[in-house]
Amino acid sequence: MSLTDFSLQGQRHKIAPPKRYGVFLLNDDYTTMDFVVEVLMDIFNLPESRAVAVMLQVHHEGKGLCGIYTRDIAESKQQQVLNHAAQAQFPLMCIVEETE
Ligand code: NFA
Repeated sequence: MSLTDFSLQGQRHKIAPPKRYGVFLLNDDYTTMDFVVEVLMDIFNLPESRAVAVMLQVHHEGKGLCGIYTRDIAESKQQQVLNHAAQAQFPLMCIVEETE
């Protein structure tokens, strides 16, 4: 882990860079492809071409990476996905995993 040393008001400090968290979508048999593409564009700010590519990866491989963020942002994105899916009555699942 790369710790950065700095001094503030005569005291020494070390800070670590924040951990990064991947937000993933999981496949299911009910959520429509159009809805998943919309989620990827609206919540993860992907251009349509990349949104379609990630959606197809989830569809074919079972799981796909939507983005990597600090923990608070990752958990906020996850909650937005789950809320949006619940509104639309789709079972779309979204998980957060710490990256190495
Ligand atoms: N498998 C879903 C379908 O065939 C599409 C889907 C893709 C769902 C990605 C969830 C995630 N309608």
